[in-house]
Amino acid sequence: MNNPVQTLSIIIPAYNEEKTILALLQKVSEVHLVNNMQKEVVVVNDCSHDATEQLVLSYKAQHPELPLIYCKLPENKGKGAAVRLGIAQTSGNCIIIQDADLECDPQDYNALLEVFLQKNLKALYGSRFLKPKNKHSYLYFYLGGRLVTLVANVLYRQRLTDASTCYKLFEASFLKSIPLKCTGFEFCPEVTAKVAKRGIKIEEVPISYYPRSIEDGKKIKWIDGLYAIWTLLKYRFVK
Ligand SMILES: Nc1nc2c(ncn2[C@@H]2O[C@H](COP(=O)(O)OP(=O)(O)OP(=O)(O)O)[C@@H](O)[C@H]2O)c(=O)[nH]1
Ligand SMILES: [Mg+2]
Repeated sequence: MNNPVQTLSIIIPAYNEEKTILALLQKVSEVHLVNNMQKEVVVVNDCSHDATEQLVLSYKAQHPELPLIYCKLPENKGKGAAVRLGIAQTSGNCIIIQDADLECDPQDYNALLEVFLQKNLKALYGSRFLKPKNKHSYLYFYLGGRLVTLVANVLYRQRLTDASTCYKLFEASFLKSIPLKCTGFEFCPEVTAKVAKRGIKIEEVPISYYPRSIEDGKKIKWIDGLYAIWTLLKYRFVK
């Protein structure tokens, strides 16, 4: 591997994630990246009204060894707005999106990075469906995710198994060259549409998945699946 990538920027959009944010930051800090890559963590607090802010700031103060940029939106805007603010704060060579929960395992960063560096990719997704042992929480999320992926494949000539995955890894300069407009969960379909429109076939690697329940804090709703399909159609036919 002789790719010049040296720093992975990890963007964590967080909205009322007091239950999981500390455990997540600990897991992120424990990962040793391949190729001796450095980490840069960017937590974007989406105006949470729980203890997310205090927890992140105290973690940052207690762990100066982990480069951590903390920023906050002045009002609650949604995952997409948080990710976009996060992208603007990054200085790494590549960027991964990391939910502020424990559904995906930061140890999988390396599985993604190995393929990403070896193949010199612009975009690589972690697929929860390529690991048959993974469990899936709610049938309607499972079917909705499959449907969104099917629509993305048909409209954008992709061969994805998991378009809605949280783990999306990008070359930073490439991602920054894509103008994004999303504010909510339509980040995923918008970025997939716009990457595909640049003529890129998005590759995938298997990742682990530990779904959380709505009681545990899962916030996405079935309506977001419909909105995802509308977003895919919009960028294919309208814009
Ligand atoms: N619902 C919601 N989540 C937000 C908001 N801002 C940031 N987030 C974060 O977005 C992430 C995704 O939320 P989840 O409820 O786990 O949804 P998910 O099904 O894993 O969503 P995707 O991985 O985006 O498909 C979490 O880290 C949230 O904290 C917001 O305003 N509303
Ligand atoms: Mg999640």
